[in-house]
Amino acid sequence: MSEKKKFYVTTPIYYGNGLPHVGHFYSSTIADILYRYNKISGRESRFTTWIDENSQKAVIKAQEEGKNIMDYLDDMAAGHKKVWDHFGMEYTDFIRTTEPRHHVLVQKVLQHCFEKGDIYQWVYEWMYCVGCEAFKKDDDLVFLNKTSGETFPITPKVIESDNIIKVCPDHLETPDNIKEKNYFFKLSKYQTWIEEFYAANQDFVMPHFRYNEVKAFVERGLEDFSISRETNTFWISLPFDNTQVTYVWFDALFNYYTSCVASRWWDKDNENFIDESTLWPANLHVVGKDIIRFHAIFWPAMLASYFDLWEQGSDGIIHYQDSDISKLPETILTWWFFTVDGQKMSKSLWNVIEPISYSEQYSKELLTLYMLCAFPIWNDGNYDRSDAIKMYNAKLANNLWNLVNRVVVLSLKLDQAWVLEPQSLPEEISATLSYLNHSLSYSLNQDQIIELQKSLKEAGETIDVPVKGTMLSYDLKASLDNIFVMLDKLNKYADDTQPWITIKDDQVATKEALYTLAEWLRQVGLQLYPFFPEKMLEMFEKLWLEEYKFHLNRWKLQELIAKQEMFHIKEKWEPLFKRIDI
Ligand code: ME8
Repeated sequence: MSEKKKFYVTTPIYYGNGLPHVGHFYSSTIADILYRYNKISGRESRFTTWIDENSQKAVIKAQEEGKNIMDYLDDMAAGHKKVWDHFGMEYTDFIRTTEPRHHVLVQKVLQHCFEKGDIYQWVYEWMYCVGCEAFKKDDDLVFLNKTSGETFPITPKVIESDNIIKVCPDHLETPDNIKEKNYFFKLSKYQTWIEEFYAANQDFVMPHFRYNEVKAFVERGLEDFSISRETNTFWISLPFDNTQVTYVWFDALFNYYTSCVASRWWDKDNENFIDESTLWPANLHVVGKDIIRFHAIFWPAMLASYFDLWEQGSDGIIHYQDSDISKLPETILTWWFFTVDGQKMSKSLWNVIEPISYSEQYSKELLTLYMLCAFPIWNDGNYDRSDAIKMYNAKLANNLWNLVNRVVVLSLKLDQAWVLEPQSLPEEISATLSYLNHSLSYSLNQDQIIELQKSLKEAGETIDVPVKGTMLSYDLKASLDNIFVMLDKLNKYADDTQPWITIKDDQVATKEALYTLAEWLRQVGLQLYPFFPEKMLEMFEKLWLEEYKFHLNRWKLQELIAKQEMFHIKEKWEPLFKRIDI
């Protein structure tokens, strides 16, 4: 992954028919961390999260609760915002798809694609799952035995009956049968374009096995898809036929564009946009496994249509040009679903791990730590609540806080008015710290790798020097693992130098050890800041680095890492991370 000058990351827009659950929390956390990391690395950055309000699910939910739809959506939007604000997420835009700026933009896009001939009308009959807000074919469904609750693949051998019914595998509901006049988007026109786009951009879908899956799906042949419904008048109406409204995906996906161009450049009174923003296109869309195809296939094709990225060859086929990439998202990062305590998550379990109350019961950092450290983003994972607490106690309460506390207690013992003056770090420690910084942030050139390998070898280290920075390749688990390896080494350094013994008769050795520990904690704290900003700022403040809350927005991370600081510990601290009893 190359160095970027700017960074625009998005979460999926969550359906406004319920409050955020841990699945939503997971994607917002990933986006929030990557946003903060890129911002402090000196890139102009943007992080957007939205609510998907123009959906049938929300209309049904509002009816069930006997509320006016807008009142219902207002309550939901406030509820979503409360969760993200509770966790201090630094989203730069939180917009709702019912907002006028989005309606205006979507209509503008639709009109353009229609005039170009990429949208056409057709009467068709199909199945529609409200849960997925998607059209379904038999291949997408399974049989459900209503008596036993078992599901199994549809085969000609089994006959449908009152007890054996076809359902959506995710929602276990029978899809609605729909026969209506709809508008369709000519996805099939972009078949070759998408194939060529995939061949030229192999990091477009991450992880790579997902890229291969989507590519194989594309190669099986793309079909046009419906983009409108004639039933619901609440959604965005088609500018060229106001008897129809936009079907959810065409509306939902363009949120990423609206937020980018219409947050700053929308002239409300004249309903004008300036369509260019320096932050477009998105660098990263973070999405769950169920919505990959919409993002990885529909979305680039819709953008190709809107931005006129089509060059018809002499063969009459539309071909991808290398320059098209300047208008298209760079990467779709996908994750799998996870279970809680080994069980598939259900509405009742969502309530068990409801992000705010769970964090109030334990700690805000517990969810983030465990979700990112227990399994890589792209693996299926299980949220095991007792493992989560064990991990929190081991890594944050013991490894990190105990060490900080040792430095605090010993510094106070030495002399309350005493300042830890900068001094040069032992060579092996500078080598391992520069390994940490490089492994997270850099793509090293060959010479730098050789140099770092040499200094690590001299320091007696056996760790390999990675070529890609783990933060730049979005591997948050590897990043945290690296940081915690450094904390283990730091604890080992403390055990080796034993400042609690040397304090009795060797002030020089004690000061050297305490300075080294404080400096090492500062560096680890800078790397942990994107993950646990509130706690790391607290730690900086207590180490006499109050100004870091401003520095972290003005300075580049690398410049802060290279600084030499003085530390001064004036008083005992409340634990940064309190142990949790299981
Ligand atoms: O799909 N584990 O919204 P949504 C992990 N509005 N992730 C999960 C999960 C689980 N058990 N359950 C759900 C939508 N998610 C659309 C998006 S974007 C233009 C429109 C994830 O509220 C799911 O994979 O149903 C999805 O990516 C996200 O939560 C939002 O789901």
